[in-house]
Amino acid sequence: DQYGQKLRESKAADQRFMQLALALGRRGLGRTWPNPAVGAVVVNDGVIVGRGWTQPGGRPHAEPEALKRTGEAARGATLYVTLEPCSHFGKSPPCVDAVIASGIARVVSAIEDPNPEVAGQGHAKLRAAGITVDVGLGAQEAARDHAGHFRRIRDKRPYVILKLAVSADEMIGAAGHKPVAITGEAARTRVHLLRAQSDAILVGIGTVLADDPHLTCRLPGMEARSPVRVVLDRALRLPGTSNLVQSARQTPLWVMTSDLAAAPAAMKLGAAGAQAVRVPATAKRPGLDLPAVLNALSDKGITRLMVEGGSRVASSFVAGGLVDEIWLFRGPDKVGADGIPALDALPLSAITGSPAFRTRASEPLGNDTLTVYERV
Ligand code: AOF
Ligand code: ZN
Repeated sequence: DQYGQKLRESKAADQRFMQLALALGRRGLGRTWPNPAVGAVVVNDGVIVGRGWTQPGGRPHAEPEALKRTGEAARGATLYVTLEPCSHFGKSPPCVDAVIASGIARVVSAIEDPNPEVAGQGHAKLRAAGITVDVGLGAQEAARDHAGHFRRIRDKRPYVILKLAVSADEMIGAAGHKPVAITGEAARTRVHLLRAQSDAILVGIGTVLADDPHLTCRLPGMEARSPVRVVLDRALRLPGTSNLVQSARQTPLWVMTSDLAAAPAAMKLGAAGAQAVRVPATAKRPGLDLPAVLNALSDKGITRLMVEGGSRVASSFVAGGLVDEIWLFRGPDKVGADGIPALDALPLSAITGSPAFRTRASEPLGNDTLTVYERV
């Protein structure tokens, strides 16, 4: 009947506007830390009258950005937002106050904010002001987009994305770190996009000494979206002449080191524009205590961390149960039995055959394939 038809149409419209809000929010991924990347859309009588997303550095929040553009058209309108509007006085006044003052009649919110300062009070305050609040549309996608914020708030560590590029024989490099092409151009572009959407990117000192990487996003026009570079370097062996240190004034470089590392080496890094961050060393292992590293990064505001190697670091993260998501790129060629195995002493099946991970998606990329795994 006519009524049912209208209802279906409005449900489809809600879905469409929430998808748009989600897409807008994703624009901020990698740039809004320590805050989540939220998107907001204002719709009046079926017409989009305002759009906004969390700005770089996390402020302004998405809702005031959208409402600022909406003006008077917010009266009686619907606000679609990908996270519960905040209700606390933080670095800015509560977004719910701005929403209430604007005259918005209905709020469609994807998911509750687990931040204890908000945690349902945002929705409650809107309802108390007479606004209709519908929660849960797009919740699954929003939970994925805000996974970094949720991990940081709930577990005091970042959401960890491990990137692996392996040959047909499951190696990540050739013997003696000889340069070898494992994956092609399309995969490389994806990796750089993933870098842009990460707050920070982490490697071990072994990788730096072997490859002297830049770890920046080098997609045309996206250079400014490079993440913070993080190096695990217990004994501060990072050379001042490395590409990382040389570019530390353009793109932040944090060196995670032991609380026992020499002070002069740390000061030298500081003078070059980098930052030494001290965390406890472990007695047993040669490396740093990874949970302590993650905790320190979370304290500094990092919500989405990409781990890029090498094999020892990857293996330690997997063995420690610290990986939330894996981007596994598989190339078509073999490297040979003397290559560097992807996960050091662990077989790759520690991921691909593990009940701890399920396949989220798989797609061909040129001659390679990308499979994304996520924690069950
Ligand atoms: C929103 N919209 O766009 C974002 C929100 O320190 P503040 O004042 O910037 O507040 C940070 C908290 O606000 C953050 O931890 C998260 O709970 C929420 N982020 N909320 O309504 C936004 N980015
Ligand atoms: Zn807010």
